Amino acid sequence: MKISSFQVRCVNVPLPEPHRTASGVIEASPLVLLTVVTDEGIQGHSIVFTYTPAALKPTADLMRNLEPLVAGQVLAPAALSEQLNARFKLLGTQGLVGMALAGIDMALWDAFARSQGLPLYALLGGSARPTRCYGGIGYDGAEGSARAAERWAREGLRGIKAKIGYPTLTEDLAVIRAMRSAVGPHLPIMVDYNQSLNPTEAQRRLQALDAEGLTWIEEPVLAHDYAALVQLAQQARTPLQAGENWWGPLDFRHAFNAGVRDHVMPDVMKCGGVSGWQRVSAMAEVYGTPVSSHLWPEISAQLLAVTPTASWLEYADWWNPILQRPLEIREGLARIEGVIGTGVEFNEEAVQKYLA
Ligand code: SMN
Ligand code: MG
Repeated sequence: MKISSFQVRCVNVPLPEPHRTASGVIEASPLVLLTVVTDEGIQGHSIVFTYTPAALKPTADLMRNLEPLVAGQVLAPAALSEQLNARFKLLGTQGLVGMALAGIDMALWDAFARSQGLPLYALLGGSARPTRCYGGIGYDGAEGSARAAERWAREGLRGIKAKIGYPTLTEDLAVIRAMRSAVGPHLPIMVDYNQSLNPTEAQRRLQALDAEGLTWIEEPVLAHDYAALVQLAQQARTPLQAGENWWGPLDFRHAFNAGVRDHVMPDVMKCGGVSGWQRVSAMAEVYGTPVSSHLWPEISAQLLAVTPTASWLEYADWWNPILQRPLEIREGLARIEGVIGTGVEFNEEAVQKYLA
């Protein structure tokens, strides 16, 4: 089976309400939707999230420009991933290049799985192992965060994660305690600083948060300040989490070499798609480091099922409007039985409605 063509479309999916973080607000989801078509009519789909509309068209155009590099070739995702990464060694595969390459990788693996009539986890030799899910909460203050926490708990999610990094530590603690009182003493709570603290302030705040019984504290400092992250992890009792902003397996190598061990959370787009995730998963296994996902719930559920140290799936329903079959969650677990490919298939009516 050979690759024939790409269908590349841009949509802007509105969020029920803006998702605030300490490092910026996500008002809507600018997405590049890729469909790879093969000469036997099989299609593979993927989503690239560009964070800002300013990156939407450049990423889509870049993806279109890459079509000639794979059109006419046999549908062999692993081989094509190696070929494309080698092709961009001089330019580098971070940023928009990495995003476009990951989008192609995810769509090729989806097409390959669909060509075999299999879910991605089965194609990779795994079983339909469910992953526990937590719900994401924005930088919404004590009251807003507690309300969102209650909603996720009511929906049966097994954990909640709030964005913090308020102007004062007092406010951070108020948000954590408001959520704790809203969901009771047992539900796991994570917090996410979205890189907003300098190492000195991070040390001060992490020391104060240590008594809150948090499951992890995410990206307290700049994502690539591996040394600070490792030093903070050695001082804090609460495990630290990072990885959503690490580009490809190479950044994860830098992190593990620096001494990161508590948790990692590859973003399936930034880490290099399915091919990148497999490499990160193998590294994490040999270090015994738990792996959790960042956004992309459908494909991440498939990948976590074949990730030996799988820990948590981050659930966000942001892109459900443009999906045929959003991820199914039962009793707080991601259920992937009966899903084909990566589980990503577009609701064409909605795509037309949200075309950017
Ligand atoms: C996050 C960052 C950017 C967009 C969405 C979510 C956040 C997370 O860091 O971990 O979910
Ligand atoms: Mg995060």
